[in-house]
Amino acid sequence: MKLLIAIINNDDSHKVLSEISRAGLYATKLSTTGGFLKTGNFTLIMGVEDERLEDALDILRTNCRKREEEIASMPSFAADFMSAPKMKLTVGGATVFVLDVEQFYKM
Ligand code: 2BA
Repeated sequence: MKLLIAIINNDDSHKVLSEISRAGLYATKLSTTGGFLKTGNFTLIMGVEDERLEDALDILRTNCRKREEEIASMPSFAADFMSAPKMKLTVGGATVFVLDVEQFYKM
């Protein structure tokens, strides 16, 4: 069994969770915050049988979009006083960690 930890954009979470349920997979959704942009995102925890790992990854690949975000290239307090140059970042689709699960119980 594998444990997937997937960080995804808020806007993709509804579609991703629907597809996970439709595929008969399980997920827990946590509300999280990106350390860099300090905006909300979602982290999914999924326990997945080895033979379903590709199914789970396909759902993330298909339903999580890469998007461009513009941020001020200087701190927000300074940006209030002058038109700060903007910087473009490519964010997402999904940042995924796959770990081996040693033991798994539902008691
Ligand atoms: P954030 O930390 O808010 O990062 C948002 C985006 O800002 C990142 O998109 C990346 O384009 C940029 N970024 C982040 N840290 C950077 C840095 N040190 N230097 C330059 N640019 C940086 P993604 O890479 O798609 O990440 C989306 C979200 O996934 C992140 O939100 C964070 O919550 C999570 N994440 C990504 N990589 C991670 C990692 N190695 N460990 C833990 N969480 C990670």
